[in-house]
Amino acid sequence: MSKPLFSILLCGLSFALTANAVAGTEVVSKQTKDLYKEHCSSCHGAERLGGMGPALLPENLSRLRKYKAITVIENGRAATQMPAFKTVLSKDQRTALAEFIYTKPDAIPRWEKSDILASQIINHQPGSLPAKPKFEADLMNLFLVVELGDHHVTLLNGDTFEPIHRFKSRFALHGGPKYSPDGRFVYFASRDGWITKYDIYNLEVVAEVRAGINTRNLAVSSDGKSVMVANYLPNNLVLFDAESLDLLKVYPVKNSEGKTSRVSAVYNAPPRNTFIAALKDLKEVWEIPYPSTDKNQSATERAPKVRPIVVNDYLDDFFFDPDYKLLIGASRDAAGGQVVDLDLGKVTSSIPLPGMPHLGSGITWDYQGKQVLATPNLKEGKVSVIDMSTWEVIKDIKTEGPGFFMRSHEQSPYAWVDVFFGPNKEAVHVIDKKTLEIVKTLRPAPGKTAAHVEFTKDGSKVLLSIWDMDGEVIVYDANTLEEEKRLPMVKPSGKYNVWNKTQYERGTSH
Ligand code: DHE
Repeated sequence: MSKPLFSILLCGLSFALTANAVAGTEVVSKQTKDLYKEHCSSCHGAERLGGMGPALLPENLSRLRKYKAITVIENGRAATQMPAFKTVLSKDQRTALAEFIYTKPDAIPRWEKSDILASQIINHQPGSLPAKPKFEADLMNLFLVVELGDHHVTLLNGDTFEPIHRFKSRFALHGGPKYSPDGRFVYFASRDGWITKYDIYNLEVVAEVRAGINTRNLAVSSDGKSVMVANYLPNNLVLFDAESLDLLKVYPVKNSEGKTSRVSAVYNAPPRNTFIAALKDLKEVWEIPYPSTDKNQSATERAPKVRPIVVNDYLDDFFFDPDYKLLIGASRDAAGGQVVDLDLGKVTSSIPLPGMPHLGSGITWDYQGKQVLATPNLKEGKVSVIDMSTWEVIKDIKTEGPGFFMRSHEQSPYAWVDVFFGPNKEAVHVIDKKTLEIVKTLRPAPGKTAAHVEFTKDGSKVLLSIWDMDGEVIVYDANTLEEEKRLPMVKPSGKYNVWNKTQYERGTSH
């Protein structure tokens, strides 16, 4: 049995990846390594550096007590793809695997400035490709559909719903791709750290860079000049020039005592001209202004300093009010959320939300003269609707199971929410935004997960994914809720409309 690092982690110490720690002194049996290889490596990576699942290294597990890790291996983890191994592995095997993930790896994973610089690939110099699209379509009503099943992306005409082009992506894209403000370019992040800049007009990858080993997501500034990447591994944020993905700065994420943290996610905050990141292992939010655009300055001179804001709890999941004055966030383990006033730099309210709200999927609309926030919950079958002036829950709309994604559009009377988990994963509810009642429940592909919708630019049609290798994107009339078309796709996950994303439409993810 390996020597546990549990006590070290309890003391609040963690290992920066770039520190000169001695690697892999613990002895792990061949059987345990074989078990890991057989049951865990396809998602968490052969070296535990992450893949579809997160990295499993001591520095990334500081919030997970070992006994809880054993429970996760036993029962799976809510709101993730982690399955239960209760009937597959014995108690001793589950315990041995939990011990293993808290041991230091044989070689300490590093991804430093020099690695980032060396990984950069420039296929086309800025300005070398024509500024005219190779196809005819409303450029503001295009969709990108991420097909997780075979790691491809389809560019879809949002008027005719004909595919324009299908191209290979990096392995396991996660989170929404982010468009440049004019909609010509799009930036993707893969779970294993690759950032891809794609020219939609020319249907070409123009530049790529590997920002980290295990990446969360990315944000593009409103001036289109910079890209910020949030990482789990290393514990940092990485800032790039948006043109060729030249590295501007690595921000190691640590507090004044040197404790490091993964980054839960980073978002662009348009009216503030800043990037805002929430941290997973430190009770802080970081605000970072856009970098200077003066290319005569050195990369370090161009990159601004961080404004840390102390909050009451970790923020695993969060989103913003439409003015970007408030951040509304929650920890996965807490019974409620917190509201952070970004101008005042402090927590000003709390929200009673015991069902593990998936605030990252939250949307807002006007209801009876006030603004409400609606969020699915990952542990309970309900959508919570919250008054954004009092932060009281106005209504819990009962659903057929915990949902993951929620969407609407300014022009639509409806909000759509899926039932991502449990026996009713084939169901999608349509909620009337005026009455807060479910008006229709669709089951377009019995037995298969139906999830994640996106509206067209004018809000007249809705696209829904059937998450299956033999999957589809289904087009509905957004008002009659009648089905209009089915497009075969390979496990389509998210769909992203250029107009809705670049205009920060209230019903769409940002
Ligand atoms: Fe996601 C978005 C975090 C699991 C599919 N997911 C996001 C974002 C975050 C996040 C922070 C916003 C990023 C952005 O758009 O900039 N996701 C997490 C988790 O912490 C969680 C629960 C565990 C994990 O494995 O990381 C998780 N997510 C999943 C999945 O298992 C899903 C269903 C399949 C997959 O791709 O791995 C999944 N997440 C998505 C999708 C989006 C997303 C499709 C974009 C939604 C959008 O409309 O913008």
